[in-house]
Amino acid sequence: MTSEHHPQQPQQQHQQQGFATRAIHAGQDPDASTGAVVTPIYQVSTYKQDGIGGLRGGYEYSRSGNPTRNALEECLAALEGGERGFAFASGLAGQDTIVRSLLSPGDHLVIGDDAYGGTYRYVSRVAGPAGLAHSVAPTGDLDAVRAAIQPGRTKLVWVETPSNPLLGVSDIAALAEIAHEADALLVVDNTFATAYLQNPIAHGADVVTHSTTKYSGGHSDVVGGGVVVRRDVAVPSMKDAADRIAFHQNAIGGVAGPFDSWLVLRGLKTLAVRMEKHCDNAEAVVRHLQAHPAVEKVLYPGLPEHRHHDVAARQMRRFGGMVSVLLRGGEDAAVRACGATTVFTLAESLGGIESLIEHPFRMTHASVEGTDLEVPRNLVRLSVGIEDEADLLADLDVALAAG
Ligand code: P1T
Repeated sequence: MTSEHHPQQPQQQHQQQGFATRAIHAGQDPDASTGAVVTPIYQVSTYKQDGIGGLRGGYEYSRSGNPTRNALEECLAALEGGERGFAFASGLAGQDTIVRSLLSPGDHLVIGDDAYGGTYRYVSRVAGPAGLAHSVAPTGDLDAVRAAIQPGRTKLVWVETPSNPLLGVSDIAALAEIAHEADALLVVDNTFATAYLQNPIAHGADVVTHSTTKYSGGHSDVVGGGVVVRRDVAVPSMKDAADRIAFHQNAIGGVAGPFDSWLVLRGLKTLAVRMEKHCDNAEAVVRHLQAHPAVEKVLYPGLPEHRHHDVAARQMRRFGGMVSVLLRGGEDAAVRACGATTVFTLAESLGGIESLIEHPFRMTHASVEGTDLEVPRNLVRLSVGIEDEADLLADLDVALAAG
C-alpha cells in the first residue's frame, strides 16, 4: 500500500477533549459493523478487494495498515497533540524508522549524554556504520548543544527528558529553538514522562518517540513503539517528515502487530489514573530514601534541588514514577540491594504497574560501558509501581539494609 492509501487519522474531533477522554475514545469509535465498544483485534494479514484496487477503508495488507494498529496510531497522535501517529514492534524499531526517514548518509545528529543504552547502541553501532554521524552532548546544557550542532549537516537533535537512567531534564522549548535555527528537527523520547505528564509537541518538538513497552502499555506484557509527528514541522526541507516516516514504516515493516496494538490501546485507557498513582508512590519513595543513611543522592525531577527542577516544573504535569538513587556503599551495595527486594522485582524495563529494581551499569546500560554514556556503578534505578506505598517503603528498607 502506498502512503496515499494509508487510512486517514481524523483525530481533529478529539483535540478539544481532556486527556483521559482522548485516551479512551480517540481512534476508538464503536465498531461500525457490530457496535463492539472495544476496538476489535483485527488479526488479519490481508483484505478482500472489490475489484483490483477497490480497497475498503484503504486497507490492502496489514504491514501497510491494520484497523487495530490504526486505532492505536490515531490515539497516540491525539494524546501527543500531533498530526500523525505510527505504531511499531518496539521502541527501537520506531527510532530506527525515524532515523532512516529523516537522515541520509553523511548527515549528523546530536544525542544526549544520558540516553537509554539501546538507543545509543543503535546510533553508534547501527546508524554509524550506515554513514550517519553523531555527537554526544549534555542536552541539559544549551550551550553544549549549540556547540555540538554542525550547521548544514546536523539534521536531528535527539533528547530524552527525563533521561534514562539519571533522570536529567532538558528544556524542550529552548532545544527546539536551537535545533530549528540550524534547520534541524527536535526529536523527544517521551517514554519516561508519557503523554500524560508531558507533551513535547506543545513545547516545539517536531517528533515524539515512545517505547510503548513502558507506561503506555503499562502492564509489562507487550513490547512496542510509538512515533508522533507534529502538524507543522518547523524546518521547510523536512515538512514531509510524516510522509517520509509513513513510507519507511511500510517499506521497512517494523510494525506493531494487531494484538500488541490492542494491548497498548488498552493500557492507554488507564494511563492517566496509573500515572497519578505512580507519581504518588514515587514521591513517597523519594521522601523515604532521602532520609536514609545508605543513600548518597536521590535523583528525581520533582525535587527542588534537582538541577533542572524549574524546567521540569514548566514542562511536566508531575514528575513521574522513575526514581534513581546513588548508594554510599558503591557498586557492591547497589548490586546487593537489587538482589534483596521481594516487592520490587529485579528486572530490566520499567513503567508497569509492578515495581521493578535494576542496576543500570550491569543491566540496561551495560552496552554503553566505556562510552560517554557510561553510568555510575553505585546507581540503582527504581520503576515505582502502583502497589501499596507502605509495602514499597518496607521493601526498600530491607534492600538498603542488605547494601
Ligand atoms: O525496548 P524498546 O521498546 O525497544 O524501547 C527502547 C527504549 C527507548 N527509549 C527509552 C527511554 C527506553 O527506556 C527504552 C527501553 N528501555 C529499557 C528496556 C530499560 O529498561 O531502560
